[in-house]
Amino acid sequence: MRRAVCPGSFDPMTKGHLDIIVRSARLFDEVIVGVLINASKSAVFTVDERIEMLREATASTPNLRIVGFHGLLVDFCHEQGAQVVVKGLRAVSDFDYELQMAQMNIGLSGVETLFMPTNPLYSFIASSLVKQVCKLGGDVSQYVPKAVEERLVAKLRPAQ
Ligand code: COD
Repeated sequence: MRRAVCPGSFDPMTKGHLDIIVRSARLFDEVIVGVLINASKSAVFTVDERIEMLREATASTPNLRIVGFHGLLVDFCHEQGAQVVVKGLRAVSDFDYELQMAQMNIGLSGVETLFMPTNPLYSFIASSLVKQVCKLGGDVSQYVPKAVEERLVAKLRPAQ
């Protein structure tokens, strides 16, 4: 079985993430969405909340599993029996760091990375920007799935 991992913080997931996950699921028998459990990074959403939003937004894609992980991505890939990591590339600015990580990951354990070009509709979307816009009262409905928008507004604009 060909399995791939789509890893990320997903704090929160955006339509850009969703596009990469769904397109990956068309290419592999099974896709595991790996949600980074990172205690040192101050996340807006808990891991359980991030997993719940991913589950809701991907409910119509059957060959997906959403799993939290900590430690090295390559170890997670081995635990899950995945040979490949899929990453979205938004722009040249993503490339340097993504290439470094891909080369480190293949050096560490032979896990390959495939880069998927972002859908141009979503190439400027980043979780951090979406949080900033939402917090300052902007409409983020074009950038995140419905399941995320409602929770973002509740979290970042609790008075409304
Ligand atoms: N369109 C398309 N793809 C996108 C978009 C968008 N608008 N936004 C993000 N993406 C893709 C990118 O491929 C990105 O890598 C991925 O989604 C996840 O994005 P984020 O922002 O949710 O997650 P990051 O960048 O914080 O996650 C980084 C990892 C979890 C992949 C990384 O930190 C990691 O592998 N950590 C494990 C520790 C480890 O193994 N370290 C050694 C690495 S060599």
